[in-house]
Amino acid sequence: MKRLQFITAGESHGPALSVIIHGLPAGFHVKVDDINHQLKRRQSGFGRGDRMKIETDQVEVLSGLRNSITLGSPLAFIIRNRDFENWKEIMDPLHAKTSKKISIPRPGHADYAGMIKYQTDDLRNILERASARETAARIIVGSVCRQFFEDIGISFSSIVTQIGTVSISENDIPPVSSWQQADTSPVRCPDLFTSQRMIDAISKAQKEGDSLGGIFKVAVQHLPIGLGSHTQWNERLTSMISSHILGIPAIRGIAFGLGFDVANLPGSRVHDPFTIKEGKISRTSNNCGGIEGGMSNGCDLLFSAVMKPIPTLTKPLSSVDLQTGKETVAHKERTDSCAVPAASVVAENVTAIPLLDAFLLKYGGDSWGETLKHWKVSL
Ligand code: EPS
Repeated sequence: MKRLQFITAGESHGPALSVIIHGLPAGFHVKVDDINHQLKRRQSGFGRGDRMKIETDQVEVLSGLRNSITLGSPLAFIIRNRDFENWKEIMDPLHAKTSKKISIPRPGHADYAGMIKYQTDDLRNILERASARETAARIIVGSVCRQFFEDIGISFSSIVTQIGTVSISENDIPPVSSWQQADTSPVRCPDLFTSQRMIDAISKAQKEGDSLGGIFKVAVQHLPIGLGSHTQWNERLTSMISSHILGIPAIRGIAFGLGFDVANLPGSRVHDPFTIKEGKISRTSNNCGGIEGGMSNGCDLLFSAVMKPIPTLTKPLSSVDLQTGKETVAHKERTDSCAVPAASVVAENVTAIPLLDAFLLKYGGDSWGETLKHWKVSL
């Protein structure tokens, strides 16, 4: 992040989530309804826990806008946690009851390393901030950044391609232009038959006290050529995007274009040949996923990411009580059994953050009008 800055705050069961975004150009109309729409998409998906029945995430704007138009000053937003009412006694920032401690870490969660690192005997002090609820605040940032792009015809979409061992076959994946139809599937998979098998797999895991991970794909269409740069490692678009995607809890990997399959093929079948189509330079394939040398190359940006199963299990794994030093089973509490559909919505939105950062670095401008003038000259 070079020009844009943001920071989120908020515990999962605290009073609110909040975020401050700085570096956006002035003069852009932010649609709060669109932010709320993205927040709603994040809350949906088969496999979510009962928390989603309590919350209806809605953003409140505190600063940075006047009559919905950006001022060039920092934007500040909050989302109130409705569930705080039920957690006041335990989570009140000033007067909380802290006598009831949780001391049995869940394998795979931030619990154990967090307790050691922050020297606490109560893993609630770790899990509250490690919770994926924080991604609601990042949806706000992503959704605002995405609106700048949608204003100029650049579109974002995502689909879920695998949950547990159930995956959509490559042949059944529709063209990117129709990925938005995935929103009609409870698991965000564009194939009806595979969707149902994914739902069945999640139901089975739920019944068995287990959880499932999976894989999703994100696409961005109509990006200009030259976002990112080969000249510095942290200006490569691959590196800029990856840090945002790997920053989503439980995401273990990201792969652009053909991904790990590039290892199986010779260069002649990996790289995307140039050709002339309707008088313009074009490609016969897009195996690189729209990025070469760390720069957008005019093809669709395409990547996949893998999410591990959620570590809170209703049939818990073995653990050790750090209070007594005795072997027992891990802490359990209300949780999702599969959050891959939600993670795909988060990824789709946060991808807009490094892209807008790269766009503003390339085209500059203190006002959106000025940025657009520079962009249009380059077309
Ligand atoms: C989440 C809110 C959480 C969980 C989930 C994501 O709510 P609660 O902990 O009150 O049930 O549903 O968090 C996790 C999966 C996790 O590991 O913490 C949300 O808003 O996304």
